[in-house]
Amino acid sequence: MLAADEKRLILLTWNKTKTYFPHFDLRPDSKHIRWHGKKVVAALGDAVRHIDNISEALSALSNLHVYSLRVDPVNFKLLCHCFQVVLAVHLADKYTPQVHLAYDKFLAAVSAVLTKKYR
Ligand code: HNI
Repeated sequence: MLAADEKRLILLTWNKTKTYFPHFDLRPDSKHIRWHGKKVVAALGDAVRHIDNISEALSALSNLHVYSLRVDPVNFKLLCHCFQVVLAVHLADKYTPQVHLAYDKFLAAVSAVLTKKYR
């Protein structure tokens, strides 16, 4: 059971934890999430179309994530993993180890662009 001072510590710190989407409806099938997902995938499509110059193609988006949203880079690893799972489901046997590796590098490059100004 939680001791009284542990409860107090949790109450004190709970409101200080960061949440990125406080203004979204986060329930399954939420229109907010579907609409946001579309925007994110469209940005990935831009990166694919500008695969030799991802940093320029995503420059505005990089400023947004670094300076305004201040996204902790660790979240990019988690999100990239989700993308890989979705790709594997859709591409099935076309999702070979080589394709997996290529996407791993591509998504890491996109993440680096969206977080590199931290470094
Ligand atoms: Ni991200 C907004 C693309 C990773 C938190 N993000 C966007 C938008 C695009 C986008 C596009 C919409 C910009 C606009 O409306 O002008 N985000 C991407 C891409 C990746 C990514 C391509 C990684 C591959 N974003 C992340 C991660 C987080 C994140 C890992 C945090 C967990 N993004 C946000 C937040 C917003 C956002 C927060 C603003 C949402 C809103 O509409 O208020």
